[in-house]
Amino acid sequence: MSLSSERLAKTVEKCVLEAPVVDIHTHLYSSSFGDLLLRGIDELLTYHYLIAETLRCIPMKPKEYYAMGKEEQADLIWKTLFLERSPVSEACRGVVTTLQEYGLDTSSRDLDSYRRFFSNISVEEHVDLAFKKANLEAVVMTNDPFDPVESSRWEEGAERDPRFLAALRLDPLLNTWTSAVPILKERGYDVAEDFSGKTVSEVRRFLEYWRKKMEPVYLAVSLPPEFTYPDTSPRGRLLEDVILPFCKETGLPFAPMIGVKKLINPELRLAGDSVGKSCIGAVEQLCLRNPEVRFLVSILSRENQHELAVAARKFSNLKVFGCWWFLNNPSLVEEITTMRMELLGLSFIPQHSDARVLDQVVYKWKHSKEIITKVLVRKYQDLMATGWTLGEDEIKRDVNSLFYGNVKDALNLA
Ligand code: HDL
Ligand code: ZN
Repeated sequence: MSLSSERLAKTVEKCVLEAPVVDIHTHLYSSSFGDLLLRGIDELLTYHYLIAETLRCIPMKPKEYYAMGKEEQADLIWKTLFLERSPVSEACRGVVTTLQEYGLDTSSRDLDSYRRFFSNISVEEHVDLAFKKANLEAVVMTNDPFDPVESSRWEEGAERDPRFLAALRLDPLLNTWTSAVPILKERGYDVAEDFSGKTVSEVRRFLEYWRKKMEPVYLAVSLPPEFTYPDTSPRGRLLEDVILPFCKETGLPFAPMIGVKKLINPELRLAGDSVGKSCIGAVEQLCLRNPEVRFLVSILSRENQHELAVAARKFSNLKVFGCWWFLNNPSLVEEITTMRMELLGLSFIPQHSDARVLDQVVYKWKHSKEIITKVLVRKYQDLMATGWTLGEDEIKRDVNSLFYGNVKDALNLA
């Protein structure tokens, strides 16, 4: 039965709210990984986005900040960004949205009362609460086999919550080959920096080991704006001789996330990365020269978004995903999602949370769903103005493809 234009907005809102989400990129961990799973108000407040915003407002050097304890850091950020100023930035608003979604009194601004709430829930209850509030079916983690803490947790073989899927993250291998070589050798892989001997087959063996261990749903890497392909650098050789053939043979997608200028301000540590305009030609060549590999691509610069959407029109093995990091702000999510829908229809993955703290999924998905609803309503209104009729079941179908259908297809999930 066709919808009236008056009922359209409410129906889209309902379908979006009810749409379960598969979150294709996060930094969350299953609770079996112990303290690698960050959660609670002090972690929310000391998110690196808020560290950067705080240190713009007070005459404190990053070194001084990092020398403080976690609770002291959270107190400082709360005072600086939430009490002495209104928390209008997206990362600040997100904290308050999450508190509100958990049913806490945000008008009290009583940080200790929020701490008491979080201290009273077990990690299992906490994961269930956040997943319920964000209507999450599953999240994809970011798993770095070169990270000593994380790799030891995998070796311990802790039972993983099936809602936490793995992604094999390869930044050290592809971005710092010189320092990856000694780590690989120490772990028994017969590799050489100049790629002599059995290097290619040994790196392949390394990938296979972690594919069996993690059962990842894709391989990922974050890349600098100057990333080019094809390329004679170690990264280019590893892509050509190991990674891309591995993805082709295993059927695992490859997810280059491009445009990160690492540690522009090293003193800020995780908060010190920035953004640069990337070369879309590298993405086009990846897709053109590797037609049997499926690429999931997110690019960090706003200036690359239009050409990325156009490139996706040219290559069916290119799936665009997310409004990543510095793009995950309402004004840009709206601009980018509108443009993608106009160029790609519904064949893209509009968002991922990139959550580092469990509770962030609550606000990141609430905020994104609000924007995506707005864009969809406008697009359906344009459609209905032509006399096209729309039923609730069709809207539900479209919405579900955006929030989990396209992800499940891209990751070969049942
Ligand atoms: O490389 C990445 O996956 C980025 O998302 C970084 O982790 C970044 O620090 C971040 O958290 N962005 O939201
Ligand atoms: Zn990330």
